Amino acid sequence: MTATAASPEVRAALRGQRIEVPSWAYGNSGTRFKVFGQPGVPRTPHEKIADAAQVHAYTGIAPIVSLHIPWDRVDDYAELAAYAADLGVRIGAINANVFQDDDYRLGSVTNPDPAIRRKALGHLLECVDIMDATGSRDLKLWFSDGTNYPGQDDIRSRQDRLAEALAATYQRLGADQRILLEYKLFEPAFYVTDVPDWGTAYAHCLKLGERAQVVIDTGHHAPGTNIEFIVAFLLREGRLGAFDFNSRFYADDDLMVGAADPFQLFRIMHEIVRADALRPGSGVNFMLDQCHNIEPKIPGQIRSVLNVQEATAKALLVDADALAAAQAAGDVLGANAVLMDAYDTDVRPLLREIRAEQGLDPDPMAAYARSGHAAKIAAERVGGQQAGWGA
Ligand code: LRH
Ligand code: MN
Repeated sequence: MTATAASPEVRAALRGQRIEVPSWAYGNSGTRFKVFGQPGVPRTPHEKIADAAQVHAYTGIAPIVSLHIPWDRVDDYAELAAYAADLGVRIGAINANVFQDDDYRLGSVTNPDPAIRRKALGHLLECVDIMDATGSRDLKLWFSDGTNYPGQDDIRSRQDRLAEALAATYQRLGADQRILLEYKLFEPAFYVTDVPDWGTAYAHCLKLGERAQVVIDTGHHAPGTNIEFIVAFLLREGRLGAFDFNSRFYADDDLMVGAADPFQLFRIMHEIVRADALRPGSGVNFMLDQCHNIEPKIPGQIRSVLNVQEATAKALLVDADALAAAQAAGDVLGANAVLMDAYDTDVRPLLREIRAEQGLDPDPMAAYARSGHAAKIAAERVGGQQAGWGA
């Protein structure tokens, strides 16, 4: 199968793909060992959004930017949303941050101290106010909450406290707003994490209501976890709200999606296509959540968007009828071969064609490199405080 023989439906699906990029990917990031600065890194939320707009300008499929509060705190969020619109992008999910305040050492919404729990809930509700101003639909909640030693706190009581804060936040949502609850196996907590896996997130979402959905961050699982099973299961339940795409070799490495395991990304996108969940109205938000610790950030984001696009194109080229027939016939090798045929298809000629049809440069990485934008922002953005994970 040559990709360029792709059907009009496949081409339309690829033109309609939408990926949301994270504002924090354009700021400095690193590990506990070192956060390396880079020339031209944005200093303000406006500059982060301007960088995200570059990624959309060259890929054509990334017109949405997630914000993280307080990293992207401004006085006027409506003005920030208007600024984004002028650049051809819009503000997407609002990420709460209850993992960097000294008060949250023993937890935020699960903290034994009710005053600290109230403070954390206050921040979650403030983020809904911000969503009202930016026109965002999604409140994304990741809790670093957990414990480091057995006995440190009562596992069940912490779940009670978490459920209470989630219910109060859900109560505050507007009619078309959602909670996206993210889970993570460990880090920064190293014994119990209060939302450690998809089952815990799913159970809390069921208790909350229809507008509570699960986020699958592809870096948040134990090694060897079959993530596409979780995708298929949550799609079947109508509870897959979003992805935080990235890749990893070991832990929550937050590397470029598809860089460490492009076959896994393909298998995930195969479940998405099989469930007809790629279209923007499906309710699944395809977000990146990455850190470009050593590589240039805008090209890193462009490459990441292209990696998702390529995995998606391969998934769209799966011969669904042949696959279903082989599966029904119990033809193990035949069924596997149908999937591998799509995965082994070079989809880059097809994507170059589609970009050219959309008036985009067929090679976004080369086009951005030729643009001189990297040198321009390095020259302009001198002085001030480069953005990072600090408040
Ligand atoms: C936690 C996480 C979460 C974000 C943060 C930037 O590891 O994946 O989604 O808040 O990274
Ligand atoms: Mn994440």
